[in-house]
Amino acid sequence: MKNVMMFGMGVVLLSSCSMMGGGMKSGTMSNGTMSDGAMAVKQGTASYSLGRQPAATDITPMGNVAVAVNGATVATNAKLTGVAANTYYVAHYHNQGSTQTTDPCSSNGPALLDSMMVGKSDAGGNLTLTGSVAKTVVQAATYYNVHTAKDESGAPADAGVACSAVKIP
Ligand SMILES: [Cu+2]
Repeated sequence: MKNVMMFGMGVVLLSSCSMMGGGMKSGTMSNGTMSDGAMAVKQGTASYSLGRQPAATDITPMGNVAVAVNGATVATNAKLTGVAANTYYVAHYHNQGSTQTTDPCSSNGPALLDSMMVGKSDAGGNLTLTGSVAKTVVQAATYYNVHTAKDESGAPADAGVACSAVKIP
């Protein structure tokens, strides 16, 4: 019977967390460790504008990348317009490179290949890239870079057509 009650409390706590507070009254919170545990799940979101990169010679990519941390996982959703039609693109998070620059996108840093996201643009040059990766893989990343891809394998065909400095929230 005790286990059933504990489970019920957990569900209440989780749903309340996802609504960012509100409605939590003290009476049901006598077990402090459970509430602490539920609230300790780190969450954060950030959104960045993607800037055109030198490899975008005959396209004008625009868009943004949304980054959402939920516990140990980072979910990424990038939306772009102005890319080539019906073309594969690939994006990665990158760590900071050694090239001295104020713009991480120009630092020539290593791609974090586990964060690879591949997508194909539509006939109108719209592109969505989504992915989910362990936070440990990308937590030190300083930029998010979208490359033209050679094919659906996601092998990059250029140094990048759209990029933004990022900080994992
Ligand atoms: Cu890359």
